[in-house]
Amino acid sequence: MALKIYGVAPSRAFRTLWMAKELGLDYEHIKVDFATGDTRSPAHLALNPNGHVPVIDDDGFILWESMAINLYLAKKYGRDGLYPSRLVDEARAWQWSFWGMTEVERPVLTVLFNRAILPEDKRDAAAGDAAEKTLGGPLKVLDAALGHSSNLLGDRFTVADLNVASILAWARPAQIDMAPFPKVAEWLKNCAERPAARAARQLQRE
Ligand SMILES: N[C@@H](CCC(=O)N[C@@H](CS)C(=O)NCC(=O)O)C(=O)O
Repeated sequence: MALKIYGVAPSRAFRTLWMAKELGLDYEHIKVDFATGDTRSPAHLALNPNGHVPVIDDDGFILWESMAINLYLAKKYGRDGLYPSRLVDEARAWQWSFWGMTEVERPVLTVLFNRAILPEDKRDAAAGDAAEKTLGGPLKVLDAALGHSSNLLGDRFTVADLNVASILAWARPAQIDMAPFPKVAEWLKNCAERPAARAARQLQRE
């Protein structure tokens, strides 16, 4: 099989598994688990010296960083407009992907850890609440953007939507209140209900 995806589904590898499902790709799933320390094994460090997942091996081409992987896969294998054809739309897909990583990921993870992941006696409710407040800034930006079109680059679902929605997939288990951001809530629901997103979530339960 030409494409290998490294990383268990309950990790950021979810983003790449969703993309692979969206593209209908045939791939080998190598379930490297961060929880067992396998991400730090010599074999995995040879693929990604950062010791993280996801990583892909696409016929010998090794790539890490979830957003870069998804942009690459969508561009290489994209169909039905998943990867934009116009340069300006491609640039906006990069914009939203970098924005998701720099503006959204840290606060949403901080809320998630302090409300759901850490053992109860290690949770800091105030830190979780403060991070939710911080997240309000980017969510307001996203809500305004989605006031102009049903998806980030227009009416069609693209890699930009998948990348940002896959980061915001943590908002639900983090119990983030989406009521002030109705456009985000609707868009996120539509993204999450896509068959490929459902199939990737199913992998998290296996
Ligand atoms: N910026 C990276 C972050 C990757 C990352 O931190 N992955 C976590 C799992 S969600 C990981 O592999 N942790 C294992 C470790 O650090 O040993 C990306 O988006 O791909």
